[in-house]
Amino acid sequence: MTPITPEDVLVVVDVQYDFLPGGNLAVSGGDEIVPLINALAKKFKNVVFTQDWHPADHISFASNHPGKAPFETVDLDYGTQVLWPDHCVWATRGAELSSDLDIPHAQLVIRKGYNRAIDSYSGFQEADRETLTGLAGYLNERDVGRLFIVGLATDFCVAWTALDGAAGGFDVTVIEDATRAIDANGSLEKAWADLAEAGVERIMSREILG
Ligand code: VGL
Ligand code: ZN
Repeated sequence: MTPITPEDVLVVVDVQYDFLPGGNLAVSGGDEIVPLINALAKKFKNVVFTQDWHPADHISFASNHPGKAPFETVDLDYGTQVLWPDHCVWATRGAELSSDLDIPHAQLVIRKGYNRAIDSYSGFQEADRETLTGLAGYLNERDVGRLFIVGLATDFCVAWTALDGAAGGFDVTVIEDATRAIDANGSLEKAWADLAEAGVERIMSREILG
């Protein structure tokens, strides 16, 4: 892989307490990637965070669909929605970025999923495939290089962010060992297949850290 340049961007997806062990939607091993992300971030001048940020009555919460349990699905206007345990409710501790992240030079936090009726796994656009977060505008205006994606969870917010980045014309790479997956009903295998199909590259952190 060509070395990281000052134009390249590290996108750190949803490293929030609710996705870490002890959180409401804990991703197994999620805490293991934090030191790796800190080390990677030292190689990047540009770092962007995403932050899952839901109102308490969010449509993606099983608790807002009587008779439904987490990990079941419902059909919404924009397609099939997986239902989740309540997570990343705005202004709760579960929604906070981990304080073990040591990336003081990060420049932007993109919040997503704040519209009650639309989920948003992707840092670029909401699940209606219409409502943009502004991330592509920010990146394009700053004329950045490649996007390197890390964080949680591989098969949801990392994958969707990477896919939308590629669809938006960015050169996108997922750093596999700096992600961890939820892996519900084959979602991880499907995510890697979709990413490969979209031309998203897949590397290990040692290719950057040496
Ligand atoms: C995520 C499920 C629901 C994620 C966010 O960050 O991957 N997954 N909300
Ligand atoms: Zn969410």
